[in-house]
Amino acid sequence: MDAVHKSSSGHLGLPLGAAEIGAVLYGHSLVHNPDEPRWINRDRFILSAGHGSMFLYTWLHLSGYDLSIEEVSNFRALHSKTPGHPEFHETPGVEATTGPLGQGVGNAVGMALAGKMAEARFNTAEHPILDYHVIALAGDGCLQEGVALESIEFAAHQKLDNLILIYDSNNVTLDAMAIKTQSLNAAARFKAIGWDVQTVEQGNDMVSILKAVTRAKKAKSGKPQLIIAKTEIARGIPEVAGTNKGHGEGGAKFVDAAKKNLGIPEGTHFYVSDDVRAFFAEHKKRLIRGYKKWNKLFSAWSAANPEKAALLASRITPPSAADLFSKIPGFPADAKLATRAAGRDVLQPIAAALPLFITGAADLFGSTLNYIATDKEFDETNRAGRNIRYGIREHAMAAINNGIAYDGIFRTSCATFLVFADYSRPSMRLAALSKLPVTYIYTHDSVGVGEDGPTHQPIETVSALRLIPNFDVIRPADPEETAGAFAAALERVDGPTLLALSRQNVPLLNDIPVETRRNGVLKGAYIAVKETAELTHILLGSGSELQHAIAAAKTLGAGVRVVSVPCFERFNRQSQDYKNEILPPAVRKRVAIEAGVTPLWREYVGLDGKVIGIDRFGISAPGNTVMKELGITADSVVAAAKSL
Ligand SMILES: Cc1ncc(C[n+]2csc(CCOP(=O)(O)OP(=O)(O)O)c2C)c(N)n1
Ligand SMILES: [Mg+2]
Repeated sequence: MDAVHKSSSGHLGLPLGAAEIGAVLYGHSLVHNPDEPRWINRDRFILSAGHGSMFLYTWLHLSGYDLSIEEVSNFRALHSKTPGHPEFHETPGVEATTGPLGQGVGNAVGMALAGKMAEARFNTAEHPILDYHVIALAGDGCLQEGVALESIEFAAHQKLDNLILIYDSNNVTLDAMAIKTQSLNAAARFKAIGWDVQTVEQGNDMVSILKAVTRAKKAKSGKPQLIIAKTEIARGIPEVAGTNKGHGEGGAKFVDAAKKNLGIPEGTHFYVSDDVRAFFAEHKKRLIRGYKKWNKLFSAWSAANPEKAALLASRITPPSAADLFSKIPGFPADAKLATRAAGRDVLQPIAAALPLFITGAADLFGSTLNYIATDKEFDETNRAGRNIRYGIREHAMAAINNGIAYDGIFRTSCATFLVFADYSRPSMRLAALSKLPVTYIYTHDSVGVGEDGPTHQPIETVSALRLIPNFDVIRPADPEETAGAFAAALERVDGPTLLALSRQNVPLLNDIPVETRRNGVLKGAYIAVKETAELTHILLGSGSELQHAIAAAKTLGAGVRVVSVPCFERFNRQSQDYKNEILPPAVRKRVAIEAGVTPLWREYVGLDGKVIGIDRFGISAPGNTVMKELGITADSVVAAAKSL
């Protein structure tokens, strides 16, 4: 209450309404170590209802995380460790960035999945080192979101019984009472989907909550566990409690009276009683004893299973691109294949080199071709399988991948058609914000898709994804650049990478040495064809259109350079010297070609240059025909260059 009052913003409804749930979790149920927030066998708690961030900060502070009362009192202030919504990396003990409702449910499912996978790989009968639970707290809003529904279905289908979802059921959302927008029977819904459901009628009764959580933790029913806790929002502030007025900071003006009613000494702020401090200090000691005991188990496990221990430790060091390149065979010079097919071939040696690399698809493995051929599928009977079938749930797939990445053990990737990146995008944005190294293998990356027509032909998708900060988009031009793209994605540790791969065949660009193509991708842009006379023109291109720039250069003559630009973001991170070397500022006659919207290319062609692209929706016809009809040809590049 004090923090929300002081910052004149934020939400005190959930922190008050769910206070007893927090007390049970952080005072009793969660197995964790506040001094070691990333302990691998900790229970993970995710506040999916991120607007209630003060709930999380309060309990993290009280339970002894490195989050001082000063930080708590600086809620939402510049550079505080208590941002408006929980942000991964910013606050010890915050497991996931939440706030966009529903995402945390998907993240929790991803962590639970990662838990099952990790148990299968690392536990032994003698030394079961991993047995953690994932517990998420979600409100009406989270559960109204599609991403949550997709995720809870997936969790039930995969029988993730290490997952506990606590539903803060308070009949209130933001604008109004929840009855205005929902009339479902949550218990029946979850049961029908395949969850175990308990209902706690008095969500402020700690004993009942504790019983429910304990029972959920013990359940080995093969079903994820839902606890519906009936709560009263903003409990303790009678003026707003139980109504949507209690949702935001509206109750803050009644805080003094409310604190008095609760027996908090008058005139104090951020008051914590000695009893409470003493309780949590004792509890932390208990937790640390448990942690030390586990460490002994872990040491014994490490000694008995050095290979498993090395594998687990390997999660910390990302692979180097050079090392991966040494394991990816070159493609035959006369091969003609789509970059998605090249992706299939590149993925296999990568999967062999990185046993913690996993992948999945939203019912399109047959098209995206990212199936690990030597491995099996992840399901209830084979928790070690590395191929995950997400079903037609692109949003959940991306949110679940974030959860796997937050968890930190596996290097995760997932796939669908590029045009459906729009269905994954909210989670992709959070992956970028939270610096998660997720790899998206999204194929069918242009009008080259052909016959499926404009609904399936990405136009603005590649550029739209490039706009997300800290989000790398790589559009490789040929199979060797595809090898570079995968290595680039996997060597990256501080953010996601999307690989935009073609449906249609592309020629191998054999005139460019293999190393140049592979390493060029790591730089984001590189000289694909060097001029042999004084430089007059620069032609730029990405993906399946680079071949047209190369063909045009042959027609245009010796002073023409071709620059391959597979990744804007990587190129933009290079030194100014490197950028000037690739794109000498004095050379203003520039033409770029890409089968998509044109505006972003202005950054590289300047005001004097020209961009050949597609600023309209596509056409239903064979891919080659569409490309020609829309002017994506070498002739267009030649004409544009001559016009400069
Ligand atoms: C995707 C998304 N849409 C809208 C919002 C804005 N918003 C924040 S909280 C909230 C209402 C949530 O209701 P509920 O989950 O029941 O939380 P309660 O009001 O009970 O705390 C809304 C609409 C959001 N954070 N995320
Ligand atoms: Mg609610």
